[in-house]
Amino acid sequence: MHGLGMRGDVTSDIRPMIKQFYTPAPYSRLVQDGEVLVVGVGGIGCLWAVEAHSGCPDLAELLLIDADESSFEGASDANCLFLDSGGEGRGAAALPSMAIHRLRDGMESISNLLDKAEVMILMAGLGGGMGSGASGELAKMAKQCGCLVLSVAGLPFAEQPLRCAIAEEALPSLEANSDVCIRVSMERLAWQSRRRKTDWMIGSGWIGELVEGLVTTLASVGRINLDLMDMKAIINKTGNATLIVGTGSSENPSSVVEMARNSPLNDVSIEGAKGCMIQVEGGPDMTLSHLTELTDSFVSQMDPNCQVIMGARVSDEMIGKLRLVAVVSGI
Ligand SMILES: Nc1nc2c(ncn2[C@@H]2O[C@H](COP(=O)(O)OP(=O)(O)OP(=O)(O)O)[C@@H](O)[C@H]2O)c(=O)[nH]1
Ligand SMILES: [Mg+2]
Repeated sequence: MHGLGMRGDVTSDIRPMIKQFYTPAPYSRLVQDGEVLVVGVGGIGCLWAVEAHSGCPDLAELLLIDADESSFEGASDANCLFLDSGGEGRGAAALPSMAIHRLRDGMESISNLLDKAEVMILMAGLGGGMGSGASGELAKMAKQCGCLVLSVAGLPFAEQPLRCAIAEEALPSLEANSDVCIRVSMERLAWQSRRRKTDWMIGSGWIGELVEGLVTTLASVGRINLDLMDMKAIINKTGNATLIVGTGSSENPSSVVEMARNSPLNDVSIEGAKGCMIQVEGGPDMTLSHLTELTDSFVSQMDPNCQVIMGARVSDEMIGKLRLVAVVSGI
């Protein structure tokens, strides 16, 4: 039996869950402005962030950082930090060190956003200048402001050796300054998106779902600090941590778990994990047995004493569907 721990056993955990279940919460008023900050750095990072933020515009603030103005096109509700000292507007020319300096110079104009933020979800494709240089530096600044930093790092295609080398050099700083950093192989993303008939450049749908799930998890309890403490307790377990997302039909909950396990965002095995925070989303047709089947099956490979915190959310647009989003730690 897996201890659905931290808040007691299975039965005591189900009670708050049911309550949440039937209370349609006006989420936008529960999360305070700017507590969750979704950030894109560099061309690919900005594409991912805009896509991710479009799923939860009322729950998170959006910040885009690039030296290429075209990254801000079409994102009307974004805070944009344009780092173009040379006036060319064409990026940081694959020079990470230049990007770091420009970010430091532009820091003042985003410091109020960082001060307000409790959680930063940071996205960057590594291998170019801006994403590789500025993402680690930004994560560091956010941590200094007391922010919990969750980052998504896109790794270049194998046939781009120079870009791979730049990415490899940039990754340690981003990892060291993030509470959780997940690496996403762009190759896997591209491969998966062909199957999903989506565009890898905008994260092929995976990244948007993950971020939307995380943000709604944080918003669903309504008191973000409480949830943040839970999240910090889970994340601070020794070992690796990762973020996982899976979606599917409510007729087949096990397929959702299957998909979550095979998510291209999931680069480590979650076997034997010690901590897990799960958010399940479904439509008004979602039942308690859906939830139990999904979560039992998901935690079945984890450590028998794994601490599990779960939450559920119902929304009309999820009718007939189920989505599982999880932070897994102690791997
Ligand atoms: N195959 C392919 N890969 C791409 C493409 N665009 C971006 N990438 C990959 O994504 C990584 C990051 O790209 P960007 O986000 O555009 O880079 P950036 O941070 O804006 O870098 P600079 O423009 O140099 O400042 C690259 O290293 C490539 O591996 C593309 O059109 N085709
Ligand atoms: Mg660029």
